[in-house]
Amino acid sequence: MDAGKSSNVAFWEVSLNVKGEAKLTYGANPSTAEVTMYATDWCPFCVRAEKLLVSKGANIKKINVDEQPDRRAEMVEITGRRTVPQIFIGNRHVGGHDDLVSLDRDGDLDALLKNIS
Ligand SMILES: N[C@@H](CCC(=O)N[C@@H](CS)C(=O)NCC(=O)O)C(=O)O
Repeated sequence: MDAGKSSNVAFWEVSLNVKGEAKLTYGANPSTAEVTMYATDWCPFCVRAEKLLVSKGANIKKINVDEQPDRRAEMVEITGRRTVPQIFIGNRHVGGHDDLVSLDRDGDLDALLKNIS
């Protein structure tokens, strides 16, 4: 297998719903790129973006900007945007929820997540 590229390994993912119930999801081709998402817990666009990324097998490092105001300032400085979510795939700023959905519609998201674009 080529280091840094995707494998065809299938995986089980455990997620918790709002009631704290565990849900197992079977997926394939998990993401290899590191995803960083500046977010808040209450933002519906963040929840939707996270769901899409999780459905792709992405590993998401979430930065809660409500709890860490300095990280919010950092987000604004490096992205030039004030809204959450702001999403990075690897070092690439892909934007917010709508940008993520557009990337997926254009068929570019999977490749970005697998570091093959
Ligand atoms: N079109 C944006 C919408 C994001 C958005 O409106 N986020 C809200 C929270 S759900 C926000 O950050 N509002 C604060 C503000 O507008 O300053 C996206 O797709 O990410």
